[in-house]
Amino acid sequence: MSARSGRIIRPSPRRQISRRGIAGVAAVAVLAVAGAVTFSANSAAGIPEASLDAPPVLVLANAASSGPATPEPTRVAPVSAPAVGRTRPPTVKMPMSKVAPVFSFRGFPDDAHLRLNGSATVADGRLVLASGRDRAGSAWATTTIDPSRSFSTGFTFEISKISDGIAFVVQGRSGTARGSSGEGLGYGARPGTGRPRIRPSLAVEFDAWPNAFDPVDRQHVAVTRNGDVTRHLVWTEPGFSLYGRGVVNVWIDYDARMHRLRVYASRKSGFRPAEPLVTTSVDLRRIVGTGQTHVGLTGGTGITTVADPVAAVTAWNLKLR
Ligand SMILES: [Ca+2]
Repeated sequence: MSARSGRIIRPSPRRQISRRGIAGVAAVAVLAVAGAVTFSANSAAGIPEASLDAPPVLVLANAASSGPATPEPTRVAPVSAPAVGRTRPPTVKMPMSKVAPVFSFRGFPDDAHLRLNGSATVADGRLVLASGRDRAGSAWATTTIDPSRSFSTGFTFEISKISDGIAFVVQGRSGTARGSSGEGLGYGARPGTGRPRIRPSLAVEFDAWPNAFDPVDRQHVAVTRNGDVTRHLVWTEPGFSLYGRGVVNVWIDYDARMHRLRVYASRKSGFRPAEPLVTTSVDLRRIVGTGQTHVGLTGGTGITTVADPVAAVTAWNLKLR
């Protein structure tokens, strides 16, 4: 959201009441995929459990590690999603498999294995992407991935009060890449900020604040490319609020062979919907190139606020297929 842009879509009477005097928090979860890299287990186990078409599998890692990346475990075991924050995360039982994980954060005791930019920080076991007025942050895993590989990622996020949104981003730019606050959602560009959008990139945005350029005057989940928050490759309404008390559970699957991206989301702990919210055809290599590909999350807050919204991620994992 941005009063500066002068393009705010007026919400319905109900939304006007809920938004009045409230800051916009743009939380963008961005997954950046760059470079052909063999993943090693990094941090801890995350939530929701990443899963592709095959049953989800996760290699346990040292969640509390503050040192260098731990060696990749040789054991693949069923994992119960950990409790993070106030909301109990979903529990997923997994069969034995040889699928290798890339990383898994069971909460965020510190910033190990992360590259934080802008307002991004870790606090109270959470990865806070943006907190307060007019902020933008990005967090990239220190482990990059190969965009020619299929992957699955899962994470939980929470946006305390109405705001712009959150995004999951895969980008081939750098570990310091960051977009604008407000409608930039931490990965796109907002006029007047002087901050470029992240490109090349592919983003799955969870946009809680409709702007004039957005496809609908309501909250939506969409896929965008090259940091262009005004053009949506595909979008839909989630059917639940992206902000407010409790976490949103997200699963994103990318099939490199079929060039297919699927996004699932739920407010119900441990429940992965059978049907994806959005499905689209994308070839990551054609979008981000074949170099180092970063995966991460971004978020931001708007400028019209009297309160302090917080956009945070409580757990995150990713594995290659
Ligand atoms: Ca928006």
